[in-house]
Amino acid sequence: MKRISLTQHLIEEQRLNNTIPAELRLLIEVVARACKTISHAVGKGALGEVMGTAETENVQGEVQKKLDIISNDILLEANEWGGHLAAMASEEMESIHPIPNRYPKGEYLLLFDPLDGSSNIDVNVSIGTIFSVLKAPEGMATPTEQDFLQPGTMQVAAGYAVYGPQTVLVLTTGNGVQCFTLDREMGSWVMTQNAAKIPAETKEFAINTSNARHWHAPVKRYIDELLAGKTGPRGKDYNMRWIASMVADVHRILTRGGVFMYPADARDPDKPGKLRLMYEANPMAFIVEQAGGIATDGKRRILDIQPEKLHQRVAVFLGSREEVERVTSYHGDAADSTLLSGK
Ligand code: AHM
Ligand code: MG
Repeated sequence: MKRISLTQHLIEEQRLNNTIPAELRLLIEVVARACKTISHAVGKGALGEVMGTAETENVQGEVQKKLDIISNDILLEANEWGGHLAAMASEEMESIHPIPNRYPKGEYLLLFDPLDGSSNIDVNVSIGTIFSVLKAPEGMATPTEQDFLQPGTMQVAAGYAVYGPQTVLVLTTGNGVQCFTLDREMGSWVMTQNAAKIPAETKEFAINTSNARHWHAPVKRYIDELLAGKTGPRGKDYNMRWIASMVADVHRILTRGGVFMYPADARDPDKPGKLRLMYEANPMAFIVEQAGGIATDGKRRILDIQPEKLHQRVAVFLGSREEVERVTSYHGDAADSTLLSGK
């Protein structure tokens, strides 16, 4: 089998489609290199002093794990000096991180969730890194949070790395979805799938059912119908999977189809769902759409949402077209649709 490296793919993609100028290629390669370093730290486990909590809280009020902070630092340090970025933003940092004055600045903005699925670190279950790349607005002098508040349609690249039995980097630059497996001996990313496609139909769903009592009517209705199986309105039996790492759940869906949901619920009207729009939902929605799936917040296409703040949360329904369309249509039918729109 001819091995195509990440670098070769990026160069050929630029030659063919003119979508990856040199600076963006550098950015993607630097992020990929940082993911390699994170993968190495993850793999050390208890031998590497990377487990457990750091006894600090992030801006979302969540207790940070040591690996959250280590991964954040790895991404910051790797991306500061190359001259390809104007600023970064992360789940683990309250405000944006402009490139320090001692380094040249580029025209891109990078957002990331450095270590997604943190609750799985200590139990040796798959976790990942999610990233999204935007272009800085024309004429931007000193970057501000406002410069990041662009809808997901403006992303020029997005991806994730999943740290599981294999480490896999999944990437889109708007021309399909490519997967690269980390060759651990060689230290290189090798393309193992070109043009990943999510089947339109599925018999598998992912949702944290322990929240069922808080769900709004459309989600209850949709899940009840799935659970009713062959003799219910859907006429088939469904299977359920919930890894509690969005990266790993999305990777399964990219591989064999499925629908992933983290809805808004009745607990806290100021918290529309758990996941964050700018560095979780947007990059995943870009990837899912590029693989033929869809992604909504129950009412709207996720990529069309105009962000209002950096750490904004959003309800997420993504994956196989047929299922996401159905659960989204149920929201349209709901009497009180405002509950589900993320407002
Ligand atoms: P994190 O970024 O702090 O790790 O939180 C996001 C994670 C997602 O990866 C996952 O889908 C979800 O939280 C799991 O939530 P729950 O704790 O309800 O299972
Ligand atoms: Mg996360």
